[in-house]
Amino acid sequence: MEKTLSIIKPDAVAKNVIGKIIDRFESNGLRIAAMKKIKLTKEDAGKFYEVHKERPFYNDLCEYMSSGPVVVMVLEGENAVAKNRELMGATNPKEAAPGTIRADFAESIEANAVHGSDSLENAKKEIAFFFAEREIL
Ligand code: IDP
Ligand code: MG
Repeated sequence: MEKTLSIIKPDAVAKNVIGKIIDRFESNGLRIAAMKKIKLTKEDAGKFYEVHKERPFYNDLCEYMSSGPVVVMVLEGENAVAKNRELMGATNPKEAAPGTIRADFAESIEANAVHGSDSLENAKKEIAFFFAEREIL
């Protein structure tokens, strides 16, 4: 059993499709082990996306991620990291496979509906960024 971090980003929360996105996870063998709705500060977003700080889109990404509420979740299941990435689809919704979350709900390469950890190691760090042990059930 693996755990991974998922974020429903501000564009998808604003579109009122939280439930539709969560259904994709639950219908595909992932279980919600922790969940909360929060609004990140720009500083929070900056820390979370620190790995991207040299990228040209970093400042815009931090503005966008702090522009409205997000839903942060720990997903648990077999191969949860890879399974979540598969359900999400490619970063750019124009390249995302049909039926993936990003193909169906994302607005643009930036406002792309969901975040998912890209490795087990990063999943551990990202989960610890948002949740205390006692919140993960
Ligand atoms: P990922 O979310 O598919 O793992 P990353 O390359 O880790 O993609 O990028 C993190 C986030 O930064 C993306 O989900 C997206 O919101 C944003 N992003 C990535 N590439 C671009 C870009 O070329 N322009 C604007 N935003 C981008
Ligand atoms: Mg990434």
